[in-house]
Amino acid sequence: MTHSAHMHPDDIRSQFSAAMSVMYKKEVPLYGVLLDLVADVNEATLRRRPDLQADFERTGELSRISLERHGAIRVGSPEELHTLRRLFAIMGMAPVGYYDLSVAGMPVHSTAFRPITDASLTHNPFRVFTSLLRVDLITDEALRSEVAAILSRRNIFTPGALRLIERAEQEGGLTPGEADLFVSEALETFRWHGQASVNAETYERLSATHRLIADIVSFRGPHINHLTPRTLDIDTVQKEMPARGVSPKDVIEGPPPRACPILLRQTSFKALDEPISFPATDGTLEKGVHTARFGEIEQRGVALTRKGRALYDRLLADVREKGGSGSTASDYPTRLAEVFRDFPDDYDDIRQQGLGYFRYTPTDETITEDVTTMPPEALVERGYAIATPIIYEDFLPVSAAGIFQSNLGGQERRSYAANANREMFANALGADLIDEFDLYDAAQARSVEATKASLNERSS
Ligand code: OOG
Ligand code: NI
Repeated sequence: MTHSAHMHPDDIRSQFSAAMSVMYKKEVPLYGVLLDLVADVNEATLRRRPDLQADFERTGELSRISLERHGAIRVGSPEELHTLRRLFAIMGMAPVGYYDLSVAGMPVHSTAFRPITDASLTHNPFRVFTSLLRVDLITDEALRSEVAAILSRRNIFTPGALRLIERAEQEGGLTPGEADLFVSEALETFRWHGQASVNAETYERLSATHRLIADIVSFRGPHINHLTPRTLDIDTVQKEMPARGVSPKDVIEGPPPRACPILLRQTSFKALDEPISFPATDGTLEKGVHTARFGEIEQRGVALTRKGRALYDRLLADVREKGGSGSTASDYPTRLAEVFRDFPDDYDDIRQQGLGYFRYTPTDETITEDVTTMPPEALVERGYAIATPIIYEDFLPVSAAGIFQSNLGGQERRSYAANANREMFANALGADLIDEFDLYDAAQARSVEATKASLNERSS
């Protein structure tokens, strides 16, 4: 079989992301309500802001806005994570970044499976925030081995999915027919199961240790727990949610509202109480309730350099220290806005101070000089190039912790000593985690090179 007979991983990802969205809309109808609201607000925002529309058209961003979403899942064992990596690879998704959630009292660590090239991100940026249970953080030894035993008995992938993963690895891809089958088999892993695989007593015990542990361990698979569309105006969506029957969490995570959005702002609606059943020893089913699945929206802004991110982290820590109790207090938005006055809110300042990443494109300006050694800032100054913000494609650990907490009922705050274990995660994955800053550095550098090449060609 020739390589061209294979479906492009970007197209398999698009198909999978669309299928996942259809499935989740059926499973959690409020997600559909949120999608409609976000589409309405995005349309109104673009009508109100022709400048934004023009920017998006120039960068190719416009076509992906309505497609854009991320999801999240939580798995229990290293083997599950390992197979997930192989499954996501077929859709052109690689593990980027390491997020230690133990600092926020969650016994998990995470990565984001996502496309990494400019072209693939423009095609469809679908990403999955994927968490792995830290069995090592369960202190009760008996419970720890019970959890391991339960997890070892389940297989979260269908035989068909496993067969197609192997086929894709051997053949270097899947034909369109195989890809169709792969998408429907892969979807099964993320489907909701209303019947727990453990009995009610075990579920209660797991839940009493940590509600997240009960969610990860008690079911046949790692149900997708939310899908998140991207909005161009998160404050408006947050305000309009109640009118559409959706009740949002109290505050928006991330930076305050700004003229020049940075990184990522997120908010969610609370997890639903969903009826489930437990197998009883006499073969009957016992009724129960599980809260895990929710909806989330996000607004994305410019990706920050290491220097910009250090400033962001310092300011956020200041806000949280001043208020004592994180992002739930009612004066939080005011404090946040005040402290973030120290973060420049102008793209030229952000760029000139090396706080953010930008993509350079050539203008039509007449040019008679060689620009090979010219710094990018000089290209902009002389009108040879325009710099457009590179959008942040990743996640924020403090925001993620806020989303986790809000959806575990708010009271789930255990304290674990901060003990990131990136190596343990990478070993389970069977691959290195890609550093997000390397990706943004490379994207920016590539755009500078391409701009210079095109300018030099015109000047000679
Ligand atoms: C993941 C929560 C984090 C985000 O967008 O930061 C998250 C989870 O609840 O499994 O989705
Ligand atoms: Ni999320």
